[in-house]
Amino acid sequence: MKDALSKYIRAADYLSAIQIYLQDNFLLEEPLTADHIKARLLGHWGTCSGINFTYAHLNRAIIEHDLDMLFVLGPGHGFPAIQANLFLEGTLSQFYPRMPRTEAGISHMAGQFSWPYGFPSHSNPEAPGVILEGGELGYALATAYGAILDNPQLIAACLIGDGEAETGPTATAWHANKLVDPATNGAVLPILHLNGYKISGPTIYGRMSDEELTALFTGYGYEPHIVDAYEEDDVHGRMMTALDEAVASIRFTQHVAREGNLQKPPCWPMIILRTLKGWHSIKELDGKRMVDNHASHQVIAEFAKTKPNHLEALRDWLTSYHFEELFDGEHFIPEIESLVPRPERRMGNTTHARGGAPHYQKLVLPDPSAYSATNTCNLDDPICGMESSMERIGAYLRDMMEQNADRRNLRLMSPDETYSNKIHAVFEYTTRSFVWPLRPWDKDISRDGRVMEMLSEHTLQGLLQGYILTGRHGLLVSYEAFAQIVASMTDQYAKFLKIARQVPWRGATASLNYILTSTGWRQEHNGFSHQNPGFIDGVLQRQSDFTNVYFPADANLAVAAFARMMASEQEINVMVCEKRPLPIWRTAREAAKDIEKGIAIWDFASDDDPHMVFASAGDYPTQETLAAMSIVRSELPAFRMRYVNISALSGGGLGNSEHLVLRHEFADYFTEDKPVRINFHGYPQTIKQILFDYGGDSSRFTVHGYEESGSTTTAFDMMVRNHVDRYHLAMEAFAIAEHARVISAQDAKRLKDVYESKLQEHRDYIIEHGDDPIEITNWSWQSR
Ligand SMILES: Cc1ncc(C[n+]2csc(CCOP(=O)(O)OP(=O)(O)O)c2C)c(N)n1
Ligand SMILES: [Mg+2]
Repeated sequence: MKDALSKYIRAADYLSAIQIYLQDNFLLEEPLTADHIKARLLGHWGTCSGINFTYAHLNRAIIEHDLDMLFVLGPGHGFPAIQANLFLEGTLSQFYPRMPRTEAGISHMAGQFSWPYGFPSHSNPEAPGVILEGGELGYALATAYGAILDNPQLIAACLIGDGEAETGPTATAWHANKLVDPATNGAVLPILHLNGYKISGPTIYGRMSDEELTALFTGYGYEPHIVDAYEEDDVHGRMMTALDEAVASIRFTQHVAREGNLQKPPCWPMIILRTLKGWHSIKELDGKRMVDNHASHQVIAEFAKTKPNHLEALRDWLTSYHFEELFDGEHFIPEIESLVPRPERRMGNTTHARGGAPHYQKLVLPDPSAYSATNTCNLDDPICGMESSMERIGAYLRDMMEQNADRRNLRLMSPDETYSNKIHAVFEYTTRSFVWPLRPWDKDISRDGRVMEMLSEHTLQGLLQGYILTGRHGLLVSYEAFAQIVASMTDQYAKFLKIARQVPWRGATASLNYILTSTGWRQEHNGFSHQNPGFIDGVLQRQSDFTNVYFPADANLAVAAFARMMASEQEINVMVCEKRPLPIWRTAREAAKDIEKGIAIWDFASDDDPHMVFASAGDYPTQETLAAMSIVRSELPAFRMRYVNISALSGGGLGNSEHLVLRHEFADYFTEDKPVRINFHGYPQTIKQILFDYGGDSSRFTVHGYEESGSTTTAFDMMVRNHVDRYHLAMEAFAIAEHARVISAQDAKRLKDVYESKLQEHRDYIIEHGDDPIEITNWSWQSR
């Protein structure tokens, strides 16, 4: 077996290396010359040998123990190794007939690696078995944990770079073990790859002693197995034992838990694998240490095309594998074949990483209209009562969880905010997951809950990505300001999704859904640090047709938007809404229609043939806009206004991505030539850049939004400071009325003075009383 492992690894190392260097003579049938070397050498060799070692050993364990295993690679720059293994196990040729397991296949794979319009240099969605690109390091461990949730038979082997392990997201993801109930979930097998180096220096973990590492990871709740290629004479024997023990330990823990006998927190195995960076390659070049040094991170012998000594070193290195002993041009030797698992067990061929059947199933969705706030109040007017969007969503989510209980395919990720964000109705059905000790007074928490709470947005996002890409559903609910912490992860995910959507063999997956609440407009008590609507910018910048941001102005719109998000596939959706009670403007039926298009003229607030258009996106901005329109109507009954509610923006424009407002439809909402005032939830620039694409005379548009003016103050003052309040908006309407000759300059000036002094009075009032006056907080719309 050890001999077979060595040979498999030799073949994988060779197939990895030639991808980086060769454009011809892939089997070294003639002596290597400069002509055979690619013009640009792009790739990362150093990590590949450790990946190949690990993959070979995992294959051995899969075959021996009949494991259902998924491989999550942290350092995605080791893609040549992934591709080499996919080739060896036959998955690549299965998905890409242009890469048969023959000389022609090898030529295609190697020649197209890091080649324009060929294969990317990093892990990517076009590669079977991949659910993480690993370009931006740090997310592998959390992703692996997400994959095994509610997959009781699955083991996710997760290879983590020692540089990667220095990242914040990896540091926190170790603790995901405390949220995973062995009775109902699968297991992650972390393999910490200590090749000792990152790009240009030693790693922290690489220089820690075995004792320090053991103490650290034991404290984290793991049982570390150290496999040390420096020390061991028999590194294969040691790795085989480590893996066998790890598998036995995982199965034992799961068995005990599944029998209902888990008495203490489970202790999961992990492997700490010390290898030599750039293992089995050029030891020294130009007087510089290569193997076992950071110098082997990227391309070694980088001047092979131009410098004879580099070419010679490369020739010696590649021939040292004696690939001709392992592959005869058509077949790999039987020892190598003996390490290829049966097709369903191959890590590249796992159905878990592919979306669609059999793992992905659409959610059963409750009827949103049953959660309509208007069901419980009985006014003729569409505006009735005050409702919290988040409480309604909590109730809807609770029932959605219950209706999908049998499938166990829906989870809520929450950074310690399920209560704070007012979705705790879910606790009427489920709990938070926690397998470490509980106290009798702990509430809404048990070993097996649908809610993953941990104060790490990074870990939660990683869990969600892993969960969704393995065919399940979920959402992350966050304070609006702190979603920024994972903005870059969202960005990376968007890149993955953009490509994955075009890969024919990748089936449907649920959308990545966020609810951002505790929004900046109502963080007047927490102050400036909590006021940041910027997360949506990155999402909208994607310029793609699969990103949506919803701004429901009331609870009915919020439930309608949420239902659409949870039903959608392969999108990124963000809903921004407040948790405090706000007026209801739309019936359930109107809400469903509004959300379908993402934009609507609200008739109850609109006049025919308007002098101007008011529009808004967001709950507080909408309330202020409608309050401003009330003021203007009471002062100037002859002035005609239209109100347009924007409930969705997408990467492609106004409205949601399915029903974008097209250029020729723009005037249906905003008229051809009338002044438009938009009151926006986020930074004004965010919506301005979308309007730009609709062309026309931009000078008639003015956008107000969050101008980065915040502090600890009152709710209304937050809006005043940023000019989205009713008084500022009303004053703008007076100026427009004057311009439209509805009122005289004198009257316009008088009205402006009245509302300027109202602003001053408000300021004096809050400084004296510490809160907004009742006429502001208790304002309600009066139907005309
Ligand atoms: C978050 C992040 N920061 C920086 C980089 C740039 N980078 C690419 S590879 C690398 C070193 C990775 O070292 P390690 O995780 O030990 O990987 P390996 O040694 O296995 O190549 C760095 C810093 C990155 N890809 N992601
Ligand atoms: Mg490293």
